[in-house]
Amino acid sequence: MKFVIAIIQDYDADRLLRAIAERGLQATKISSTGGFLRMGNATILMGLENERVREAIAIVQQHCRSRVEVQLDAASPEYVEWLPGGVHDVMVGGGVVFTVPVERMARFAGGKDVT
Ligand code: 2BA
Repeated sequence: MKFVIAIIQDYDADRLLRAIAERGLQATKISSTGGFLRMGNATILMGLENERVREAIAIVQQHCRSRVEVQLDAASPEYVEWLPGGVHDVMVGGGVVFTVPVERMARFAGGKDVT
C-alpha cells in the first residue's frame, strides 16, 4: 500500500476530489499554506493499493494543470518583506506529489478492526 500526498492549488481541489471519488478512490483534503509564498493551498492525502498509484498521480496531473506566474515585484511592500530577497516572480499551480510506503492501515468501527 502507498500514501500519496499531493500539494495543489486550492482552486483545483474540488474538481480533483470529485474525480478521485468518481474513480472509487478515497481522499482527505487538508487546508495548508505554502512555506515560501505563505499562500493557502490544499494538501490531498490518498491511501491506496500499489497498483492504483499511477492512476492517482495521473488524475492529479490531469486536474491540476494550470500554472500561473506571480509577479512578486507587483505585490504590496509589506508582503514582499516576508519573502527572501532577489526573487522577482514564481510559477504557482499544478501539483507537487510525494508517494510514500505504508506499513499498515487499519480501519476501526465499533471497537473492531474492520479493515
Ligand atoms: P510555496 O512554498 O508557497 O511555493 C510556491 C512556489 O514558489 C513554488 O511552486 C515555487 O515555484 C516557488 N518557490 C518555492 N520555494 C522557492 C525558493 N526557495 N526560491 C524561489 N522560488 C521558490 P511549487 O514548487 O509548485 O510548490 C507549490 C507548493 O508545494 C509550495 O508552496 C509548498 O507548499 C509545496 N511544496 C513544494 N515542494 C515541496 C517540498 N519539497 N516539500 C514540501 N512542500 C513542498
